[in-house]
Amino acid sequence: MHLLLIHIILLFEAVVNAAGTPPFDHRGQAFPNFNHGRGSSKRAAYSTCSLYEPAEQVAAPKENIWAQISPEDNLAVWNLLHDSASELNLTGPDKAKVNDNYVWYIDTVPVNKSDVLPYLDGSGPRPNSWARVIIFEGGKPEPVSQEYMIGPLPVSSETTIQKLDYPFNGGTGGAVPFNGRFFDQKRRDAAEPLLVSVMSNITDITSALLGGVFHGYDNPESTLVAAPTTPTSFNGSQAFQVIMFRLPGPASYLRPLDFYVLLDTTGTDASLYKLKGLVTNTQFFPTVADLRAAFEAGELTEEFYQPSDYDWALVKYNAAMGTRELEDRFAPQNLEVGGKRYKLDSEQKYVEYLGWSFYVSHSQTLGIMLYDIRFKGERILYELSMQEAAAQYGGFQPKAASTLYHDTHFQLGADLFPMVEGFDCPFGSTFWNVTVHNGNTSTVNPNSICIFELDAGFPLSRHREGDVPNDYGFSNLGVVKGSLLTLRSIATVGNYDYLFDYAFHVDGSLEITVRASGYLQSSFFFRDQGAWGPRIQEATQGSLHDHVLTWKADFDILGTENNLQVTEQKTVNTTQPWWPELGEFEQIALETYNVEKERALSWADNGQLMYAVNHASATNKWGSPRGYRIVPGKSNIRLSTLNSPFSRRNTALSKSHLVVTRQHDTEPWGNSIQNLNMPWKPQQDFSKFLDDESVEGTDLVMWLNLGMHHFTRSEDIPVTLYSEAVSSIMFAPQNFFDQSQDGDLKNRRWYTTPEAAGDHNATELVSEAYGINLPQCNVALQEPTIAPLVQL
Ligand SMILES: [Cu+2]
Repeated sequence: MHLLLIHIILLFEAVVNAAGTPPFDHRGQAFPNFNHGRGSSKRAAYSTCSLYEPAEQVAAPKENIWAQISPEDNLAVWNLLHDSASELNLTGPDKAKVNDNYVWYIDTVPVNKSDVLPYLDGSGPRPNSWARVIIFEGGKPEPVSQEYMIGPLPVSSETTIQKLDYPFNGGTGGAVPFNGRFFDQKRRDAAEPLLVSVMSNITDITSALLGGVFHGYDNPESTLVAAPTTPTSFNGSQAFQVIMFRLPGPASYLRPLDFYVLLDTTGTDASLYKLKGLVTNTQFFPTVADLRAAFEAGELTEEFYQPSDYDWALVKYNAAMGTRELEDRFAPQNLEVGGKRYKLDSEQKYVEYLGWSFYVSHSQTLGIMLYDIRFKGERILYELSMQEAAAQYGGFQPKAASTLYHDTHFQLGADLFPMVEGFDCPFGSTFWNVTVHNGNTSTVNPNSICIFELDAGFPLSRHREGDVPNDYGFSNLGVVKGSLLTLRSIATVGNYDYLFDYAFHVDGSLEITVRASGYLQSSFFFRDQGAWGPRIQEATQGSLHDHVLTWKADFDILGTENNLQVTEQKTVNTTQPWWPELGEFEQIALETYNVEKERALSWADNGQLMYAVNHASATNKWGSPRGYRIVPGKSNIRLSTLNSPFSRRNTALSKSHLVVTRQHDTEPWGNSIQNLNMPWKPQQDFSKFLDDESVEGTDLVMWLNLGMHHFTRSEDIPVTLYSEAVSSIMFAPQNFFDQSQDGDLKNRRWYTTPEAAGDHNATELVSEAYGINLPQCNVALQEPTIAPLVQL
């Protein structure tokens, strides 16, 4: 390990005895004396900042009962399932074929909220932990993929294996037909011989058109990459593959080719799989013979060719772009030079920060989940978790036209990997690991969650009172530091790097931000296909697509008796007796009501609508219901297509701006990870959550969509930029308190002029710093290190 030590002297002077310390000189010149330079002799007197010191530990009030199952439980569950006594007739994953029974997936069953609340808020028993297992049962007469729940854990004589059906409302419980199940490696292996037989017979054609050949996914003679897409069925009665070809290499997603093979892969008997057709030159050829005839007639040509190099597509310094003046200096940093201001229970994954407290959980499926979020001891949310990251593409090419992704289907939560200190997260951040189960083994992905406090980059609040004729132009001036605690993770799901931030602001507001970087899924460029995105490289079109990410926000404002209040700002015509000359005139006014029943909702044109979750009866000192407002941020959108065959009913949760439902233990998830390949007959149909139940004065859940209509651009090369590909939403107190929650913060300044202070003889400005010392220390930053994954 090599350390790059960068020493920076912090040029701030301690202001300890604030009232007597004049930051302005007696002539009233507004030059703070802490700007004076320091000689090197004084520099040696400073000690080193405590940037890397761990946060103080605190004991979580309760055990984190939302935590995922342990590696020991994972292994014990695996062994239990594979014991012949289980009668599941499982084949080991190394030997299994599509028509065998084998375990695909082990995660954790969410604990029932109805069991958790008595434990959390009283002396109820600790809820049991259960494993969630998905078994591919290809060996059954009617092959299915079936969900199971195994518990209670740890495994004992009490432990049972039961079908996990209750969270799924599609009609078949936890079962999904073989054709609609995840298209895993074994299904790919089963379909590969057909694909190879097609492609090996047209190597002369692919060489001429694409500059490469395909002899198999792992065949060293292949010079093309085959890239299947999803969904691979409509309703489970059929299965298909749409396979696009690309040039190989690290940036394959940006180097698409004009060639597609469509296969019918219905059923477990691979001998029945068929070629559906081939596409190139925007023509469809039902058979290889049709393709060959067109090729030999000279009808197939390519106007563009992918360049063979891919250096342009890597996220590294591009010397050809030159340099920028002064950019060789070290960039500004957010550093916790005063010491960490948050406390942790790293064992229980519990966080406290300036009034906030919450528990952190991680699931294989959903990534980071937060529970029991409180501010100043009062519960705001029971659960806050991302439920789905959907993406749907458009284009006049087989893959772009059909692609729908649900990233939970691809186990987004298993794709959290180490982050780079100082670049992904500030120097000195707290890093937590996540554990990912895979079969009977588990892997620790180190440093895959980071926690840090940031300078908000703006003051939380301030006011300069009075344009008065004195040396300062004010009678008093107050300003409060803006700070926030962020919990960050990055999920690299295939081509994309989603960055998830939960930010806890010191005023009691909470913000979710999601950003996207990484490679676009692009298409081959045709001059006449501008309707689906611009040309962004020699032979590459940036494919138009939507990202829609859904959050479950189970608000519990001071408990479960909540209302969703709508406040519409309307223009009304009024007459007022003191304006007789106006007659009727237009102005703004509020109309307020509570949503009565479960329903999908929209953001209003011009932002003239506010949603707030309130306690049903608790009011603040001024008589208003105590609540939190849902403040739209950047890009609160929904899926554009509402009736696409590829996202018809399996993506229902992505099709509204926001939805309110009543909380049920049987509705823990907004989507099913097995929905992706069942667009017409999903395992779970979110729209069925809306069954006319009352949401007044009851436990309600908000489902909120963030996302981006990705208007692709040449600046998506080499990768999409986090600066612009961003979406956010905020929850902010709305009459929750009697006043703003900044009065109790001492990181502020308060200045009064002598006249205002009542001292007519004094000449010095009076300043107040509330005893907050400015640190005097050297900063010694350490070059980040990337820890390897640990196989348990
Ligand atoms: Cu995108």
